[in-house]
Amino acid sequence: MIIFKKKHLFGFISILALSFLLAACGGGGEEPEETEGDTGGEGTAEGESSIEAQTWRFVTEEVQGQVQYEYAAEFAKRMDEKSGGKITIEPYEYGGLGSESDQVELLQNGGVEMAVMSPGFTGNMVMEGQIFSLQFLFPDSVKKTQEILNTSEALNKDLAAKYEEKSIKPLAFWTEGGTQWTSNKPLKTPADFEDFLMRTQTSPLQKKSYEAYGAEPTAMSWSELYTALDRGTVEGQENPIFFIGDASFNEVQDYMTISNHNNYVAMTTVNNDWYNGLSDEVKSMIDETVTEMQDWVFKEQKKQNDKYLQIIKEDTENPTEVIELTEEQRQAFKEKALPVRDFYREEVSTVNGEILDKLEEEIKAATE
Ligand code: 6CS
Repeated sequence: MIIFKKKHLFGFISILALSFLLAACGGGGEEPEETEGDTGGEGTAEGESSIEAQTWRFVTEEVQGQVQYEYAAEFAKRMDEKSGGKITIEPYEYGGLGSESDQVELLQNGGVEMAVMSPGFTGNMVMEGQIFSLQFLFPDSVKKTQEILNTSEALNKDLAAKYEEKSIKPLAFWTEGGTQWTSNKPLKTPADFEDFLMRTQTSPLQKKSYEAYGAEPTAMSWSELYTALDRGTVEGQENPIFFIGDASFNEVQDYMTISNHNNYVAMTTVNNDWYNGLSDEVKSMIDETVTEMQDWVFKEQKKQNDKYLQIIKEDTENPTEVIELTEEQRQAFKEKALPVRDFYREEVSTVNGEILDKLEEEIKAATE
Protein backbone atom coordinates (compact mmCIF):
# COMPACT_ATOMS: atom_id res chain seq x y z
CA MET A 1 0.00 0.00 0.00
CA ILE A 2 1.32 3.44 -0.89
CA ILE A 3 0.80 6.03 1.89
CA PHE A 4 2.50 9.37 1.40
CA LYS A 5 2.20 12.53 3.36
CA LYS A 6 -0.81 14.44 2.01
CA LYS A 7 1.45 16.63 -0.14
CA HIS A 8 2.51 13.54 -2.07
CA LEU A 9 -0.90 11.95 -2.38
CA PHE A 10 -1.34 12.28 -6.10
CA GLY A 11 -3.33 10.38 -8.66
CA PHE A 12 -1.37 7.25 -9.33
CA ILE A 13 -2.27 4.35 -11.54
CA SER A 14 -4.19 1.80 -9.52
CA ILE A 15 -2.69 -1.41 -8.23
CA LEU A 16 -5.02 -3.05 -10.75
CA ALA A 17 -3.13 -1.38 -13.56
CA LEU A 18 0.12 -2.52 -11.99
CA SER A 19 -1.11 -6.10 -11.78
CA PHE A 20 -2.10 -5.84 -15.42
CA LEU A 21 1.35 -4.64 -16.41
CA LEU A 22 3.04 -7.37 -14.39
CA ALA A 23 0.72 -10.04 -15.77
CA ALA A 24 1.10 -8.77 -19.33
CA CYS A 25 4.85 -9.07 -19.00
CA GLY A 26 4.74 -12.55 -17.57
CA GLY A 27 7.02 -13.92 -14.87
CA GLY A 28 10.65 -12.97 -14.29
CA GLY A 29 13.14 -13.92 -16.96
CA GLU A 30 10.81 -13.84 -19.96
CA GLU A 31 11.86 -12.00 -23.08
CA PRO A 32 10.59 -8.42 -23.04
CA GLU A 33 8.23 -7.38 -25.79
CA GLU A 34 9.92 -6.12 -28.92
CA THR A 35 10.02 -2.36 -28.92
CA GLU A 36 8.10 -1.08 -31.86
CA GLY A 37 9.99 0.26 -34.77
CA ASP A 38 13.67 -0.05 -33.93
CA THR A 39 14.62 -2.09 -36.96
CA GLY A 40 18.31 -1.33 -37.02
CA GLY A 41 18.73 0.40 -40.32
CA GLU A 42 17.73 -1.96 -43.13
CA GLY A 43 16.27 -0.37 -46.23
CA THR A 44 17.27 3.22 -45.52
CA ALA A 45 19.54 5.46 -47.52
CA GLU A 46 23.05 5.98 -46.20
CA GLY A 47 23.25 8.59 -43.44
CA GLU A 48 19.48 8.58 -43.00
CA SER A 49 18.14 7.62 -39.57
CA SER A 50 16.14 4.40 -39.48
CA ILE A 51 14.51 5.15 -36.13
CA GLU A 52 10.78 4.67 -36.12
CA ALA A 53 8.38 6.25 -33.67
CA GLN A 54 8.50 4.47 -30.32
CA THR A 55 7.60 5.07 -26.69
CA TRP A 56 9.55 3.89 -23.65
CA ARG A 57 8.54 3.95 -19.99
CA PHE A 58 11.03 5.33 -17.48
CA VAL A 59 10.11 4.62 -13.87
CA THR A 60 11.63 6.43 -10.87
CA GLU A 61 11.44 6.08 -7.07
CA GLU A 62 10.76 9.75 -6.53
CA VAL A 63 8.03 12.28 -7.36
CA GLN A 64 7.91 15.38 -9.53
CA GLY A 65 10.43 17.98 -8.44
CA GLN A 66 12.70 15.43 -6.76
CA VAL A 67 16.06 14.52 -8.32
CA GLN A 68 15.26 11.09 -9.83
CA TYR A 69 12.04 12.23 -11.49
CA GLU A 70 13.63 15.41 -12.84
CA TYR A 71 16.48 13.26 -14.16
CA ALA A 72 14.04 11.07 -16.12
CA ALA A 73 12.19 14.13 -17.45
CA GLU A 74 15.43 15.78 -18.64
CA PHE A 75 16.58 12.48 -20.14
CA ALA A 76 13.29 12.24 -22.04
CA LYS A 77 13.65 15.79 -23.35
CA ARG A 78 17.16 15.16 -24.64
CA MET A 79 16.24 11.87 -26.32
CA ASP A 80 13.25 13.51 -27.97
CA GLU A 81 15.50 16.23 -29.40
CA LYS A 82 18.25 13.84 -30.50
CA SER A 83 15.83 11.49 -32.24
CA GLY A 84 13.91 14.28 -33.98
CA GLY A 85 10.81 13.43 -31.96
CA LYS A 86 10.92 9.71 -32.81
CA ILE A 87 11.70 8.49 -29.29
CA THR A 88 9.20 9.44 -26.64
CA ILE A 89 10.07 8.60 -23.06
CA GLU A 90 7.33 8.72 -20.43
CA PRO A 91 8.76 9.40 -16.96
CA TYR A 92 6.78 7.83 -14.11
CA GLU A 93 6.90 9.27 -10.64
CA TYR A 94 6.97 6.96 -7.63
CA GLY A 95 3.63 5.51 -6.63
CA GLY A 96 2.39 5.14 -10.21
CA LEU A 97 3.61 1.59 -10.66
CA GLY A 98 3.78 0.13 -7.18
CA SER A 99 6.54 -0.10 -4.60
CA GLU A 100 10.28 0.17 -5.24
CA SER A 101 10.47 -3.66 -5.40
CA ASP A 102 7.54 -3.83 -7.86
CA GLN A 103 9.42 -1.40 -10.07
CA VAL A 104 12.53 -3.58 -10.04
CA GLU A 105 10.39 -6.53 -11.13
CA LEU A 106 8.80 -4.46 -13.89
CA LEU A 107 12.19 -3.57 -15.31
CA GLN A 108 13.30 -7.21 -15.17
CA ASN A 109 10.14 -8.33 -16.99
CA GLY A 110 10.35 -5.65 -19.64
CA GLY A 111 7.16 -4.01 -18.31
CA VAL A 112 9.19 -0.80 -18.34
CA GLU A 113 12.28 -0.16 -20.41
CA MET A 114 14.16 2.17 -18.07
CA ALA A 115 14.37 2.78 -14.32
CA VAL A 116 16.24 4.83 -11.78
CA MET A 117 16.96 2.32 -9.05
CA SER A 118 18.46 2.56 -5.57
CA PRO A 119 20.68 -0.45 -4.82
CA GLY A 120 19.17 -0.42 -1.32
CA PHE A 121 16.07 -2.12 -2.73
CA THR A 122 17.86 -4.91 -4.63
CA GLY A 123 20.07 -6.07 -1.77
CA ASN A 124 18.29 -9.40 -1.41
CA MET A 125 18.76 -10.15 -5.11
CA VAL A 126 22.13 -8.69 -6.14
CA MET A 127 24.15 -9.31 -3.00
CA GLU A 128 27.20 -7.38 -4.22
CA GLY A 129 25.08 -4.25 -4.74
CA GLN A 130 24.89 -3.83 -0.98
CA ILE A 131 28.33 -2.28 -1.19
CA PHE A 132 26.58 1.11 -1.21
CA SER A 133 25.24 0.47 2.29
CA LEU A 134 28.76 0.51 3.72
CA GLN A 135 29.10 3.73 5.66
CA PHE A 136 32.19 5.97 5.44
CA LEU A 137 33.39 4.12 2.33
CA PHE A 138 33.26 6.94 -0.22
CA PRO A 139 35.15 10.21 0.29
CA ASP A 140 33.51 13.01 2.26
CA SER A 141 33.44 15.15 -0.87
CA VAL A 142 30.31 14.53 -2.92
CA LYS A 143 32.16 15.78 -6.03
CA LYS A 144 35.00 13.31 -5.54
CA THR A 145 32.45 10.55 -4.94
CA GLN A 146 30.77 11.39 -8.25
CA GLU A 147 34.13 11.25 -10.05
CA ILE A 148 34.70 7.77 -8.61
CA LEU A 149 31.19 6.66 -9.58
CA ASN A 150 31.87 7.88 -13.15
CA THR A 151 35.16 6.06 -13.59
CA SER A 152 35.15 3.04 -11.27
CA GLU A 153 35.73 -0.24 -13.06
CA ALA A 154 34.69 -2.12 -9.91
CA LEU A 155 31.22 -0.56 -10.22
CA ASN A 156 30.72 0.09 -13.93
CA LYS A 157 32.12 -3.27 -15.04
CA ASP A 158 32.24 -5.82 -12.21
CA LEU A 159 29.17 -4.80 -10.22
CA ALA A 160 27.24 -4.00 -13.41
CA ALA A 161 27.86 -7.60 -14.56
CA LYS A 162 26.22 -8.90 -11.37
CA TYR A 163 23.10 -6.85 -12.11
CA GLU A 164 23.08 -8.01 -15.74
CA GLU A 165 22.77 -11.59 -14.50
CA LYS A 166 19.36 -10.46 -13.18
CA SER A 167 18.30 -8.72 -16.45
CA ILE A 168 19.13 -5.27 -15.06
CA LYS A 169 21.77 -3.28 -16.94
CA PRO A 170 23.17 -0.33 -14.99
CA LEU A 171 24.26 2.39 -17.41
CA ALA A 172 25.46 4.86 -14.76
CA PHE A 173 25.86 5.37 -11.04
CA TRP A 174 25.29 8.84 -9.58
CA THR A 175 24.97 10.46 -6.21
CA GLU A 176 21.91 12.28 -4.90
CA GLY A 177 24.07 13.82 -2.18
CA GLY A 178 25.48 12.98 1.23
CA THR A 179 23.12 11.11 3.55
CA GLN A 180 22.14 12.66 6.88
CA TRP A 181 20.17 11.42 9.88
CA THR A 182 16.91 12.83 11.15
CA SER A 183 15.66 11.79 14.57
CA ASN A 184 13.42 12.47 17.54
CA LYS A 185 16.47 12.83 19.84
CA PRO A 186 19.99 14.16 19.23
CA LEU A 187 22.28 11.68 17.46
CA LYS A 188 25.92 12.60 18.08
CA THR A 189 27.64 9.38 19.18
CA PRO A 190 27.18 5.68 18.39
CA ALA A 191 25.81 5.28 21.95
CA ASP A 192 22.88 7.52 20.96
CA PHE A 193 21.79 4.75 18.59
CA GLU A 194 21.44 2.17 21.38
CA ASP A 195 17.97 0.57 20.90
CA PHE A 196 17.07 3.39 18.50
CA LEU A 197 14.28 2.46 16.05
CA MET A 198 15.90 3.21 12.71
CA ARG A 199 14.24 2.99 9.31
CA THR A 200 16.24 1.39 6.49
CA GLN A 201 15.62 0.23 2.94
CA THR A 202 15.42 -3.52 2.34
CA SER A 203 19.17 -4.12 2.01
CA PRO A 204 20.20 -6.51 4.83
CA LEU A 205 23.56 -4.75 5.00
CA GLN A 206 21.88 -1.43 5.76
CA LYS A 207 20.32 -3.15 8.75
CA LYS A 208 23.68 -4.62 9.74
CA SER A 209 25.28 -1.16 9.54
CA TYR A 210 22.82 0.23 12.08
CA GLU A 211 23.03 -2.84 14.28
CA ALA A 212 26.77 -2.07 14.50
CA TYR A 213 25.75 1.13 16.32
CA GLY A 214 23.32 -0.78 18.56
CA ALA A 215 20.17 0.38 16.76
CA GLU A 216 17.04 -1.64 15.96
CA PRO A 217 16.48 -1.23 12.23
CA THR A 218 13.17 -1.74 10.40
CA ALA A 219 12.97 -1.86 6.61
CA MET A 220 10.14 0.00 4.91
CA SER A 221 9.26 1.91 1.76
CA TRP A 222 9.54 5.67 1.91
CA SER A 223 5.84 5.93 1.12
CA GLU A 224 5.14 4.70 4.65
CA LEU A 225 7.90 6.64 6.33
CA TYR A 226 6.23 9.97 7.14
CA THR A 227 3.44 8.21 9.01
CA ALA A 228 5.86 5.81 10.72
CA LEU A 229 7.98 8.73 11.98
CA ASP A 230 4.88 10.63 13.04
CA ARG A 231 3.54 7.68 15.04
CA GLY A 232 6.94 6.69 16.46
CA THR A 233 6.95 3.28 14.76
CA VAL A 234 10.45 4.36 13.80
CA GLU A 235 12.38 7.17 15.47
CA GLY A 236 14.78 8.15 12.72
CA GLN A 237 15.92 7.70 9.14
CA GLU A 238 18.69 8.59 6.69
CA ASN A 239 18.42 10.46 3.40
CA PRO A 240 19.91 13.32 1.41
CA ILE A 241 18.72 16.74 2.61
CA PHE A 242 16.58 17.51 -0.46
CA PHE A 243 14.59 14.34 0.12
CA ILE A 244 14.16 14.98 3.85
CA GLY A 245 12.80 18.44 3.03
CA ASP A 246 10.64 17.59 0.05
CA ALA A 247 9.09 14.54 1.75
CA SER A 248 8.56 16.76 4.85
CA PHE A 249 10.22 14.31 7.22
CA ASN A 250 11.52 17.34 9.13
CA GLU A 251 7.91 18.10 10.14
CA VAL A 252 7.80 14.92 12.21
CA GLN A 253 11.42 14.93 13.42
CA ASP A 254 13.18 17.30 15.82
CA TYR A 255 16.83 16.86 14.82
CA MET A 256 18.89 16.56 11.67
CA THR A 257 22.49 15.39 12.08
CA ILE A 258 24.85 16.40 9.29
CA SER A 259 26.84 13.19 9.42
CA ASN A 260 27.67 12.62 5.74
CA HIS A 261 28.11 8.99 6.76
CA ASN A 262 27.39 7.91 3.21
CA ASN A 263 26.39 9.09 -0.26
CA TYR A 264 22.96 8.23 -1.63
CA VAL A 265 23.76 6.39 -4.87
CA ALA A 266 21.20 5.81 -7.61
CA MET A 267 21.61 3.87 -10.85
CA THR A 268 20.27 4.56 -14.32
CA THR A 269 19.19 1.10 -15.47
CA VAL A 270 17.64 -0.52 -18.52
CA ASN A 271 16.19 -3.94 -19.21
CA ASN A 272 19.22 -5.87 -20.41
CA ASP A 273 17.63 -7.82 -23.30
CA TRP A 274 15.71 -4.80 -24.53
CA TYR A 275 18.85 -2.66 -24.60
CA ASN A 276 20.90 -5.35 -26.33
CA GLY A 277 18.21 -5.59 -29.02
CA LEU A 278 18.42 -1.90 -29.93
CA SER A 279 20.24 -0.67 -33.03
CA ASP A 280 23.71 0.81 -32.61
CA GLU A 281 22.31 4.21 -33.50
CA VAL A 282 19.80 4.16 -30.67
CA LYS A 283 22.27 2.63 -28.21
CA SER A 284 24.77 5.44 -28.92
CA MET A 285 22.04 8.01 -28.43
CA ILE A 286 21.22 6.52 -25.03
CA ASP A 287 24.88 6.18 -24.02
CA GLU A 288 25.64 9.77 -25.04
CA THR A 289 22.69 11.04 -23.03
CA VAL A 290 23.65 8.95 -19.99
CA THR A 291 27.14 10.51 -20.09
CA GLU A 292 25.81 14.07 -20.47
CA MET A 293 23.39 13.53 -17.61
CA GLN A 294 26.14 12.77 -15.08
CA ASP A 295 27.09 16.45 -14.94
CA TRP A 296 23.48 17.56 -15.09
CA VAL A 297 22.38 15.41 -12.18
CA PHE A 298 25.37 16.41 -10.07
CA LYS A 299 24.35 20.06 -10.39
CA GLU A 300 20.67 19.23 -9.83
CA GLN A 301 21.27 17.33 -6.56
CA LYS A 302 23.56 20.10 -5.32
CA LYS A 303 21.01 22.79 -6.12
CA GLN A 304 18.24 20.85 -4.38
CA ASN A 305 20.31 19.87 -1.33
CA ASP A 306 21.50 23.48 -0.80
CA LYS A 307 17.96 24.80 -1.22
CA TYR A 308 16.39 22.38 1.25
CA LEU A 309 19.08 22.91 3.89
CA GLN A 310 18.02 26.55 3.99
CA ILE A 311 14.32 25.67 3.97
CA ILE A 312 14.73 23.25 6.88
CA LYS A 313 16.84 25.71 8.87
CA GLU A 314 14.37 28.54 8.31
CA ASP A 315 11.19 26.56 8.98
CA THR A 316 10.01 28.13 12.24
CA GLU A 317 6.67 26.31 12.13
CA ASN A 318 8.46 22.94 12.29
CA PRO A 319 11.78 23.77 13.98
CA THR A 320 14.64 21.32 13.43
CA GLU A 321 17.88 21.46 15.37
CA VAL A 322 20.69 20.95 12.87
CA ILE A 323 23.67 19.17 14.44
CA GLU A 324 27.00 19.26 12.57
CA LEU A 325 29.24 16.36 13.61
CA THR A 326 32.89 17.20 14.28
CA GLU A 327 35.59 15.09 12.61
CA GLU A 328 36.22 13.42 15.97
CA GLN A 329 32.55 12.50 16.31
CA ARG A 330 32.48 11.12 12.76
CA GLN A 331 35.58 9.08 13.53
CA ALA A 332 33.76 7.34 16.41
CA PHE A 333 31.05 6.21 13.98
CA LYS A 334 33.60 5.19 11.38
CA GLU A 335 35.35 2.90 13.86
CA LYS A 336 32.09 1.03 14.46
CA ALA A 337 31.29 0.98 10.73
CA LEU A 338 34.61 -0.47 9.52
CA PRO A 339 34.02 -4.10 10.71
CA VAL A 340 30.85 -4.18 8.58
CA ARG A 341 33.18 -4.27 5.56
CA ASP A 342 34.54 -7.62 6.81
CA PHE A 343 30.96 -8.85 7.15
CA TYR A 344 30.34 -7.76 3.53
CA ARG A 345 33.45 -9.64 2.39
CA GLU A 346 32.76 -12.80 4.36
CA GLU A 347 28.98 -13.10 4.52
CA VAL A 348 27.50 -11.01 1.71
CA SER A 349 29.84 -11.06 -1.25
CA THR A 350 29.67 -13.99 -3.65
CA VAL A 351 33.16 -13.20 -4.95
CA ASN A 352 35.04 -12.94 -1.64
CA GLY A 353 34.80 -9.18 -1.53
CA GLU A 354 36.73 -8.69 -4.77
CA ILE A 355 34.53 -5.79 -5.89
CA LEU A 356 35.01 -4.05 -2.55
CA ASP A 357 38.78 -4.63 -2.63
CA LYS A 358 38.97 -3.09 -6.09
CA LEU A 359 36.70 -0.18 -5.19
CA GLU A 360 38.75 0.57 -2.09
CA GLU A 361 41.88 0.71 -4.27
CA GLU A 362 40.14 3.04 -6.71
CA ILE A 363 38.97 5.30 -3.87
CA LYS A 364 42.49 5.36 -2.44
CA ALA A 365 43.99 6.28 -5.81
CA ALA A 366 41.40 9.01 -6.35
CA THR A 367 41.88 10.59 -2.95
CA GLU A 368 45.68 10.40 -2.55
O1 6CS B 1 14.55 6.66 1.35
C1 6CS B 1 14.14 6.19 0.30
O2 6CS B 1 13.72 5.06 0.23
C2 6CS B 1 14.11 7.08 -0.93
N1 6CS B 1 15.19 8.02 -0.89
C3 6CS B 1 15.59 8.64 -1.98
C4 6CS B 1 16.63 9.71 -1.92
N2 6CS B 1 15.15 8.31 -3.18
C5 6CS B 1 14.16 7.27 -3.41
C6 6CS B 1 14.17 6.28 -2.24
O3 6CS B 1 13.17 5.34 -2.36
